[in-house]
Amino acid sequence: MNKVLITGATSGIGEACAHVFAENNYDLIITGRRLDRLEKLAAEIKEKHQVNVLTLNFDVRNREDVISYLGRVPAEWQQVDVLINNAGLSSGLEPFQDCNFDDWDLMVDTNVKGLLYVSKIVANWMIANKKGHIVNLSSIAGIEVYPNGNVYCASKHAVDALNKAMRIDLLSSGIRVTGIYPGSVETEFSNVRFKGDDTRAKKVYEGYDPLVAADIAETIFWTTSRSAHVNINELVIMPTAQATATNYFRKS
Ligand code: NDP
Ligand code: 8X3
Repeated sequence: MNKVLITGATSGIGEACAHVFAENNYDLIITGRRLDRLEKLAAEIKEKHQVNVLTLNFDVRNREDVISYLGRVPAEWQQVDVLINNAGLSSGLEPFQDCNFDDWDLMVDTNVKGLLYVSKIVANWMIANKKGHIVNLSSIAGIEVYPNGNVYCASKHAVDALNKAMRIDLLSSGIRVTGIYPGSVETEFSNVRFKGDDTRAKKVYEGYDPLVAADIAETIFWTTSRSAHVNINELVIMPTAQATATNYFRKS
């Protein structure tokens, strides 16, 4: 049975990936900080798809916890075929000079350092297994920089650099590395960015059809289900009504 490890599976793209990979008979390792959601998702998926699910309730920012939780993963579960580095967030959308340090720490610690901690451990499992595919969630914000996006954009540019770096350094191990660069996807992303201001979050998706989490999950699954000699290096995926990070066609 194939196995996938998905970070940040308690909502949005990560949760949709859990469903898509389970539908395709993968056993799942799912992670996230919200234990109630993690357990609910695991129960739903086990019942619906009869696959095995391992839940790991840690914060990717906490290096000791990452080492300890992943260090205790049983040997048979370490045979992961796919790692989806999805856990990530944006906090605030303010001009550089007005941002607060806590938001910056949160984004860099989660989107960059958390991804690094998980990836190093799982890449070594994959090297030992002589197989594997790492999928890194960057963003259109990892290609472009937009007003007030400053550190979120920097963190996703870092993911872009790490995606390329992993591909180079893991080349001789035969591990595939794919970067996914979505535009606007309607998830809890904007609620988190605007710190629970649902009205402001909703406005982000008004007047056009944004992507939904399942669009990204299906695309990720597609990249991982190509023939073994094919690697999708980078894939940019946008709503039809979005041309660039800032250029939307809104009907109203
Ligand atoms: P959501 O807010 O819906 O999901 C984010 C997930 O990340 C949650 O499961 C959350 O779980 C997890 N997470 C956040 N911080 C941590 C942490 N410190 N430790 C462990 N898990 C964490 O947003 P999306 O699904 O939209 O975002 C998923 C990824 O896609 C992110 O990397 C985001 O930057 C990227 N992306 C999103 C786009 C969009 O428009 N939505 C576009 C481009 C990229 P929990 O809170 O339970 O820990
Ligand atoms: C999330 C999409 O355009 O808000 O990465 O940066 S965007």
